Amino acid sequence: MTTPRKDLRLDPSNLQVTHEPPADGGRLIVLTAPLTEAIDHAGYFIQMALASLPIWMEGVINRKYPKWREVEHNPDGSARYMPAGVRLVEKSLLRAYRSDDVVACFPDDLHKFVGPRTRVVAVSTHNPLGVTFAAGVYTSIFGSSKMPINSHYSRLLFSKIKASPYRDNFKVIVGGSGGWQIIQTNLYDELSVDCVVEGRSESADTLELFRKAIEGQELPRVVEVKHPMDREQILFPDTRTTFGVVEMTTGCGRRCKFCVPDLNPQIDLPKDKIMDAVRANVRHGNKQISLATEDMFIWGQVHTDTPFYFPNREALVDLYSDIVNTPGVEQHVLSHSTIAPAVVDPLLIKQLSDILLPKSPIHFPLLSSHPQKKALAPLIGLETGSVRMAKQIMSSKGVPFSIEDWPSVVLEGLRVLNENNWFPAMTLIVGNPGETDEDVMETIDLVYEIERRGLFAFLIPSIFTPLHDTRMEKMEGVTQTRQLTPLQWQLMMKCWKMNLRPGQYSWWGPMAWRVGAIGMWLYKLRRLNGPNFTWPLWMFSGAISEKNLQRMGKIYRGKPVKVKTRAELIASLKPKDWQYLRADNGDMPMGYAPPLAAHAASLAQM
Ligand code: B12
Ligand code: SF4
Repeated sequence: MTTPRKDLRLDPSNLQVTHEPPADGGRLIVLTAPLTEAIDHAGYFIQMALASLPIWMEGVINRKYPKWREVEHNPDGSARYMPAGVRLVEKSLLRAYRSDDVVACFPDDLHKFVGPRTRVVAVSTHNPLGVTFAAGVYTSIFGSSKMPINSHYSRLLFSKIKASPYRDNFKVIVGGSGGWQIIQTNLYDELSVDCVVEGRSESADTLELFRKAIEGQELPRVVEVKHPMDREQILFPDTRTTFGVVEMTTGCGRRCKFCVPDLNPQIDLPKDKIMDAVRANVRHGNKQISLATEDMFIWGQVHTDTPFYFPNREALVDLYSDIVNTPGVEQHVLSHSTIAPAVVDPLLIKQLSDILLPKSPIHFPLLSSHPQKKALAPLIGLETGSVRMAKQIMSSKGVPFSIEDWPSVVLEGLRVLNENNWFPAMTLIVGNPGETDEDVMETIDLVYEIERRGLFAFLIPSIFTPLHDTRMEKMEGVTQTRQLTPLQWQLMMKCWKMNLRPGQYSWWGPMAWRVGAIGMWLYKLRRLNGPNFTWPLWMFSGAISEKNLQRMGKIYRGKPVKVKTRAELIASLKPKDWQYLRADNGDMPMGYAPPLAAHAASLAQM
């Protein structure tokens, strides 16, 4: 064991050590997460911006949210809130360790808890190096691909841990959905990480790993731990989580080839436990809740007699009503969903809107028809408008509809969503392996069709990133922005241009992108991103009209997409699926006969 130097503390700015060791010798296990992943004010968008903007643009965030670094503490200095992942590691450990052995704290408070007694510092991280979809790409456009703001703060956290005078006494274990980034970049030594855990903290293997670390045994670089297969084995936070995140489902079921969360078993979690975690958040001072899921619409329909892609309307409405009506819940934000359920059951969308809009903190003044201009904005994957590409990478994305109808499902789903004041953020993947100009043109067609129909989604294009363990893990897409073709650039810039239509809600987008786009190009971006970037940027800036750019042969303006209506989409379903349709949505297929019980009930009402 090393003898700690005296008067030591980590000063956040220069990592100089300047303070006394903790009076109690520190906690046995200290849990933490990067500051940028732990803050829970200003809504989801601030964290997404922190993940996407390069560190040199931190001033944009500072100006908009001067207090974004201010966090709340419990009386003992521990964190009042932490990402749900940290809370579950804490909960998992408390099955085996005493509560005064384990603490969760913010990075700037590590010196209060890391002491001679500490044997494990465990870090939970979402995106430490910024190499996931949508995050890396924007920073790379601006020329500093390795350093999104979030990555800077993650590295700061690791530097603090590395500089600890007690570093030789404890092991550093990293987990969470971004742990793979450390494995893939092999930054163990630079970040001073002993072991990365892939999988959930509930696993008995995770506890075993902590036991070994506490005993001072050598740890393997990577440990894969099993995901619980049974909903009862999943733990829930009983303290406050960042943004009030409470898990609703794991897995998905649509089997997109590039997707990590889909590798987990499809589980919908028990309502009573979700509600307990919601109440625990409120008890600890949270006013907002968000149910974490890959697809909210599968909840209540997992392993039932009905396929999961026909949503369980009653169960969902019941769950969300109980959540937003829980005393103390003032705000509720949606996380992820898919779009086909909006086509399958538009009335479900309407009923959810009635329940959720009053508690939504999101406002779209120019788009929303809600009296207070409120809106809902789940994250939905659009990924590609090319049917050929969609068949290859996500053939079940639109079930029960055929992937051949993917553009129609997107447009029809978006229509239903927009009519009900849902304005989703939709991700697109640019540079999929094997993507041809024709594929990109089909996606551009779809984007123009969205515009032509007056529909709105906040479109987030990102460059294909092969993610660990997925079926596309070994594939290579575009690795540098210079490799993007003129059409791929155009797609990206068209999405951003549409997002920034005047008066819409993004505050940092206009500042970061539109103002001075050309000046920035002249100064720096032209060398960085290559000649293919030039005309798409002119299009984006609006300095030359799209019509003229097309006339000059510099851009492709998209051709109208022939789409199916909802009635046509429903008519395309296999007859065996008709039994799951809800007649109150209308558009029932020719020859449909209502199930006998429902028919009898409707006769009784006459
Ligand atoms: C809620 C959420 C958000 C929220 C809130 C995040 C927060 N800080 O709390 C918001 C909207 C802000 C967000 C933002 C982003 N997100 Co997000 N988000 C999610 C979501 C839906 C749930 C996360 C969650 O809390 N789950 C519940 C907890 C309990 O799960 P968990 O964190 O994985 O923890 C478990 C295990 O990982 C493990 N574990 C966790 N930590 C540790 C630590 C140790 C030591 C050990 C042993 C184990 C362990 O145990 C836990 C269970 O017991 C997930 C999808 C999903 N279903 O997980 C995406 C997801 C994590 N996000 C993702 C992405 C890409 C992002 C963004 C980069 C998007 C963007 N471009 O803006 C940003 C990054 C934000 C940042 N600060 O860097 C990806 C991550 C992909 C990856 N890393 O490979 C996911 C998987 C979505 C996806 N389908 O692609 N996100
Ligand atoms: S729909 Fe989304 S969560 Fe589901 S498999 Fe596809 S990408 Fe993954």
